[in-house]
Amino acid sequence: MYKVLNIGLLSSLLLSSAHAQTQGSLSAVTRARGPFSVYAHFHSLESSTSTTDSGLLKLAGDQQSAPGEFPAPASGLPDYRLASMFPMLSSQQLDLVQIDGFSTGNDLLGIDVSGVIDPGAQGVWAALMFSVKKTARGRGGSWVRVRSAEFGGPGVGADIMSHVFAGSVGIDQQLWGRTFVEQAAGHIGHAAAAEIDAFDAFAPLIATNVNPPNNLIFFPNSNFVYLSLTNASATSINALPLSPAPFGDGPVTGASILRFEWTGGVWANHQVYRTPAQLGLEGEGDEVDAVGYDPARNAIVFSHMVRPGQSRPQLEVSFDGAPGTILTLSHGDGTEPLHSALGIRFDDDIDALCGIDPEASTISRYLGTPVVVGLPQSMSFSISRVRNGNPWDVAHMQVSGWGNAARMDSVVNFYAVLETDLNNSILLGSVARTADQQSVELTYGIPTVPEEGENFYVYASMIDPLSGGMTNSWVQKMRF
Ligand SMILES: [Ca+2]
Ligand SMILES: [Ca+2]
Ligand SMILES: [Ca+2]
Repeated sequence: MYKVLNIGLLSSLLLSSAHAQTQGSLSAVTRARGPFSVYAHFHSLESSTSTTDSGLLKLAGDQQSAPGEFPAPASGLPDYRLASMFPMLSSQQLDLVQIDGFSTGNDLLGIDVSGVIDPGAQGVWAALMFSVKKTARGRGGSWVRVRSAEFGGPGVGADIMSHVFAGSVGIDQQLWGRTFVEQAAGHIGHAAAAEIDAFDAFAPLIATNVNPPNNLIFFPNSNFVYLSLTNASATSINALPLSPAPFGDGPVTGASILRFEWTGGVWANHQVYRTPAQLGLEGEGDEVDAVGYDPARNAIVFSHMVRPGQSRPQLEVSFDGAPGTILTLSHGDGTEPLHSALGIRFDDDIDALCGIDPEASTISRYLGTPVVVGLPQSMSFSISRVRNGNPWDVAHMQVSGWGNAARMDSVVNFYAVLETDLNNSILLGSVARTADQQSVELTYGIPTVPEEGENFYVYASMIDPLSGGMTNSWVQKMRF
């Protein structure tokens, strides 16, 4: 039974603060950010085997400085620090770990039994977030090409892009089939020359999901990690005199996928979850460089590292229970290669991925879903709830780009309105925005312990200060 959430609670929300990003002149990427631009995430950088390859935490919102090491979790929750994930290694041996693919196993992509991403038939919406290697050139007219060219050479490796699949249900159809540069290197706090080589959008939320009795954030899979190592890392770890073998029977290779289970407050049951042979890869030479796991289909989604003589599609899926059965991940009618929709060339290398579908968990309390509710709107509004349980969570809201509106000095107003009471909106805050500002953000405190089950919309409206008229708006749906 739903308990009615009254406006009194909404109006008691606290802690509003706002700021605008000023990062020089508008670049092309400003126009290309999408509904996931504000997300926090786990990622790792390409590094040498003499440097600790700790996972990094990109916080919600645009970052002005480099991300720090992924921190300790809230009490009892999965710990994504290297020393916790690899308890069989000494602190010195941990330097041999070079993560090349990483997933918490919540990559809901609406995949059918043929390996086709078909969210319409599954009744869900689905998006893929991904990064490419810095050497990628992109197809003509693609954002990969634009971003690569902006630096006059390799400079796209630390960008996180997204693609919302056509046919998605429950999301604004204006997003169908579009690819965005959600978070360019500079938004994450990295130099353009950096290389993000592993990525997961959900680890920060899982590691901070306090008050689980309230089921505030529900993940279909919160007690596993799926990961791959570089070839050099796997070779080094195999050479260690470890007994018992660290990942069950047999050696680990760069083309293996490992799975660890969080049980009793420690990572255990370390195993090789897919061997190279099960992925159709060679144990020597091939390398799995991006990993996801779709719990709805019990399927591993993976990419291999491009190398001479290996001509495989960049995105493939391996179903559980059918070892050795590997299908090309595709979309649409199943004949169009996925890489063309993503704007990458056949020889461009995807080196990190994460599937996104908050709505599949039925309660989207932590990430908004862009929906159409009758207002004119464009496509550059992103919202994410950040847990801190202290006692307020914080909703991060970000408007970027200008949609259909001309750039102008303006004010962006942020509102919340209950689905059951659309005539009463609450002003959350106003942020001034000049014509040359890339984005504006508003943070807003909301109760950590929720009232039950009320949908609400958050919308941002751009106001012309001279006429007072609304020139553009953006809408997302969330839930208390
Ligand atoms: Ca990359
Ligand atoms: Ca990688
Ligand atoms: Ca790849």
